[in-house]
Amino acid sequence: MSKKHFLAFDLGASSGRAILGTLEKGNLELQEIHRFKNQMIRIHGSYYWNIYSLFDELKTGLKKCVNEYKIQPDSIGIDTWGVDYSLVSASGQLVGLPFAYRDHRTDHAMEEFFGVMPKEETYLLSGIQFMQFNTLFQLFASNKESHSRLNIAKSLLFTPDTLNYLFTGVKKNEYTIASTSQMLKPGKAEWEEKLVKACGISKELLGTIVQPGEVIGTILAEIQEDTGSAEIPCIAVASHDTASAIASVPAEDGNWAYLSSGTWSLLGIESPTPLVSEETLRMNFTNEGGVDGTTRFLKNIMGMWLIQECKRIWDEEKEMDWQEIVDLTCEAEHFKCLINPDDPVFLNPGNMPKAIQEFCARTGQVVPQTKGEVARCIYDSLVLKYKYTIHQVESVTGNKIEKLHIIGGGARNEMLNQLTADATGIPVWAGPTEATAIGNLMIQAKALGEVSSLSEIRTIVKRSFEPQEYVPAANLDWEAAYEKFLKLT
Ligand code: LFR
Repeated sequence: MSKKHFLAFDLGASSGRAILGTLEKGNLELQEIHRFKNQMIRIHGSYYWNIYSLFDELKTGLKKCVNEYKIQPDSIGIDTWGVDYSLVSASGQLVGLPFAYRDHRTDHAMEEFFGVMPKEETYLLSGIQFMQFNTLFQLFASNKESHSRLNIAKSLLFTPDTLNYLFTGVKKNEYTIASTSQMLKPGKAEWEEKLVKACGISKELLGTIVQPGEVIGTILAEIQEDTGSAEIPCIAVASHDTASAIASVPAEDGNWAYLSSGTWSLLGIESPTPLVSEETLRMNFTNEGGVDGTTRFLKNIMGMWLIQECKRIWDEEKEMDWQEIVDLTCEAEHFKCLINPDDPVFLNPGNMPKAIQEFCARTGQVVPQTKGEVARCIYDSLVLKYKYTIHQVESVTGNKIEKLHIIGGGARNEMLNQLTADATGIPVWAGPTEATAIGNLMIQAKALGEVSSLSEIRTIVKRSFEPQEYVPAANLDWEAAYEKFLKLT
């Protein structure tokens, strides 16, 4: 195995990164080349992503890699959050800024959609959990506008597909990201025509689906000129960030679950086949497409968004760092009040601390007053939701979860890792924190023939980034808190 360099562009809802991965003798090393902020922009009441500025930041990342770090990567790969898309006109231009999934135009879209196709049928056809922002409902809502931009669109590209297109000029839909749309058949790289028709768009908008590890194309001559880079391939990685993260879980055999912890907490298992039944519909579990034919059977939990949004409001008064928030949390008493993290009021309330206080008042609980009390309420509630979700996974599969791998930025929070172990009673293995970028890099390595399988990827990840174990401690009455929590969900 020779020494190879891969450049991963990993975009989340709050930040983006260019990470250089060097793979040598079965060991992967990371260097962060470029980091930038990402945020929705509000224009006339709607929320969008500034795709052009994101593209520019990626080019800056590539330029820095070549000029400052003096490395010509062997390939690049791009992953982003799910569901959002851009439209491309017949002349090849993007049709406006893409909407951000927290935009309110889909607030009632699901219920209206069920008038066209019933909920149960939609689930059985797709195997995807219901979230109002799934591409299916976004398109349904857009199609109803009187001057919809869909009228002038010729192709639909998900966010990573769009950036791949801007880099290469090639339009492809990658499988893992396309699966977040709720328009694919469960476990298959095939558009479900009944769903496409029900949301009202033309099938012609949707393109060929490529698998993670396929080459999209080479980067355009103008980008080579602007960045100084060579004519390198752009790889379709597992371009949904969660799929990349799960590909890099440092797991061995046995019954393990993962918690990909970032803006969202994605908790579930890797399954060889989709698990679609009345029970999984009732529990609203998803079956998103994974690497090498696997299925990501998981559930979205509101995650760090809750605390990130509190911090954003608190920072207006005085900038805080994360350690300060953890310290204040540790001073506050446990279980005084709890929320259901996935109540729709928390999706995009504008003022999160206020939304949490209102939830507690509405449910007849103590209303948290201090920042520490609000944060304590969030963290306790989150780990109880993890416990709840693990029980659901166990009930569907009939297997006990023996290990929980926490990966992603949230795995840096040692207090939360320990709380998760305590509340669930399951040993937690934390890390790697850069799971998404690592998964992205390792699929590039696979595309270039440096590794051959998902299990080889995981062995390399485990060797390169040893996870840290948290043993459950029986220090608090989690069962009583869980009973209280269940009444809120
Ligand atoms: C995580 C994530 C989730 C997806 C949500 C919205 O970053 O990709 O998997 O459900 O964002 O796209």
